[in-house]
Amino acid sequence: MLATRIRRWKSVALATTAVLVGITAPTLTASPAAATTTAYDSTYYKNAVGKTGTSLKSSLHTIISANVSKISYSAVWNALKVTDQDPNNSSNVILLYSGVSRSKSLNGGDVGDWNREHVWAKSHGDFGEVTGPGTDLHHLRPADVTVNSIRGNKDFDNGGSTVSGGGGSLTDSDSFEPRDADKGDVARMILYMAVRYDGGDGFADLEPNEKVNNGSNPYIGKLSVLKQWNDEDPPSAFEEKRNQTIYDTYQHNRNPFIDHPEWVEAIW
Ligand SMILES: [Ca+2]
Ligand SMILES: [Ca+2]
Repeated sequence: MLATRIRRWKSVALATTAVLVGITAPTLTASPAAATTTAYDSTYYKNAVGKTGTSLKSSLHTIISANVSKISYSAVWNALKVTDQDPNNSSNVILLYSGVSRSKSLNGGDVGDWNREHVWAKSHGDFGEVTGPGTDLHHLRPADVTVNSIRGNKDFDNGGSTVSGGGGSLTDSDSFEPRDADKGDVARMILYMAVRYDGGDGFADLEPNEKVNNGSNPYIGKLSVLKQWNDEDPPSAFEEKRNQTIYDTYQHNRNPFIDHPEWVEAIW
C-alpha cells in the first residue's frame, strides 16, 4: 500500500512540475490498480482478504479450486454464447482481440466464423481440449478464426505490426499484443490460470514469466507487461458480468483478479 501511495504521489508531482515550468507533461504509466471491496469479501474471499504474496496466492488457489463444476469442450460453444453475448444484440457475441460483434450461429472453423480461443494457449502446458484447463471458461473467449490463428500460441508482449481484422491488435514473430480494450482482460485471464492450476490435479503448474518463445513449457510471458495491462485496462462491466455468469451458472468459481485487480500487484 505504501508503495502504491508513493507511486501515485510521484505521478502527481511530475505532472505538477511540468505545468509549473510550462512544458508538456511526460507520458505517465497508469496508476496501479486501486484497492476494491466486493460483496464476496466476507464470504467467498474471507480466507484471502488481508493476505499478500504466496500466502494470498495459495489461499486463492484453494478458494477458486473448491467445488468447481467443469464442462466439456463441446459444451463450451453454448456457454460462450451466454458469457460473451453482445449487450446490445442478444443474437451476437463479442469477439476477443477484434471487438467485433458476430452472430452466435457463426461458430465454427471456417474463415468468417468464430471459434474457441484459449487465452492460455493449449500448447503451453499441453492440456489440449481435455476437461479442466482446456475447457475453463475463465480463459476461453470467442475469437475470429483468422485472428485466433494469427495469435496461435504466441506469448503476450507489446509491439509488432497490425493484425488484419484484429481491431488494433499487433503481432510479431514471437508475441501478440491485444487491442487496448482487451489488454486487462487477457492479463487477468492468464493470472487466473496461474493461480488455478498448480500441478496438483494431473495438469501442469501454469505460471507467468518474463519470456517470449515459451513454446510448450507451462509458462506464458511477459509478466511485467501483463501487470502493466492490468493497470491500464481495469475490469469493465462486460468482464464483471462474464465473471458473475461463470460463477452463477457454469463453474461456480470466480476470477479473483476481476474482483480485486490490486491482488495482481499483491502477488507478483
Ligand atoms: Ca477490458
Ligand atoms: Ca500455478
